[in-house]
Amino acid sequence: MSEAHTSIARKIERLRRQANEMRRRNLRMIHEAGMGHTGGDLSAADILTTLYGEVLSVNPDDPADPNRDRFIMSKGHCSGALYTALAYAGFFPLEELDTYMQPLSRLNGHPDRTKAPGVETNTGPLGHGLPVAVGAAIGGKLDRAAWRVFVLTGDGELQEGSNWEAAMTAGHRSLDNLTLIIDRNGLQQGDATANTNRLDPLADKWRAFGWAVDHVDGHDYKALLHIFGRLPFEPGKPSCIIAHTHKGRGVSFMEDRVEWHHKVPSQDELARAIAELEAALRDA
Ligand SMILES: Cc1ncc(C[n+]2csc(CCOP(=O)(O)OP(=O)(O)O)c2C)c(N)n1
Ligand SMILES: [Mg+2]
Repeated sequence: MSEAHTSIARKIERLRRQANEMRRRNLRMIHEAGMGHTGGDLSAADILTTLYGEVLSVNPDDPADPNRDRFIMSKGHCSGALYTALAYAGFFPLEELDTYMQPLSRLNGHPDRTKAPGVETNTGPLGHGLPVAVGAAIGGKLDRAAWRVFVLTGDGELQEGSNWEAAMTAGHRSLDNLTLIIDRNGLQQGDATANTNRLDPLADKWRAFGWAVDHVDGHDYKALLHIFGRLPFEPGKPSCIIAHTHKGRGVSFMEDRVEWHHKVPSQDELARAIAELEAALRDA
């Protein structure tokens, strides 16, 4: 095997181990808090691990570094996944994750940039992250800055009209410093997106708004590293990555199950989930 192959294999193995550990912590946090968004946290875990581990240029010692890449977690209900990624990236101690949603914690149910280091924008109400990201990307262009803007939305979230106003502006303004990642798990709260408000043909919609679009398996680290390495897909166009994912990924009895949107694991379910994740780490 060539040196380049060995180093990619090492990166992938590190990401896989870290994402597995993050999933276990995330589930414990939700269990302890008695609240959280289990399914969506687990669907975004591999994307976030890859972004914070290998893609984003951010500095945990200086979260406000003006040259940082901006990452906006538009699906802010999945704060558990964001906080675990930030803690593993060094923005605050791992032990602080145990305070998730406790009184006086910095780690609120919806991320607050005035509290948790590394949170770029307050989110939680769906449909706000992309408009803010477009504003940031316009700012970056005006400054001729090298930093980039990334935003992660849910797929159900795309039913918010504000996304499409932002999409139009991003295309019109040729914001090739902007990347949207859609966590395309096919489920929202209470039902499948297809039964609620059909999104397909999703890629064609973004293309029609002037974006360059590609697809990725949102749980395949090699594919994720490759697609993030190709940004921007086309000079002069914002990039849209449709990441095909599974809600509840990593725990068999949570995967693709709509009720796990915000179901909290019982003691027994937590133990079974942790055992499965530990086994996956051993067996691979
Ligand atoms: C404006 C707004 N309406 C409703 C909600 C309540 N809510 C929280 S998560 C969610 C479903 C989101 O589904 P999706 O975007 O597909 O996220 P994921 O599947 O990744 O969890 C809803 C309706 C909200 N947070 N904001
Ligand atoms: Mg969804």
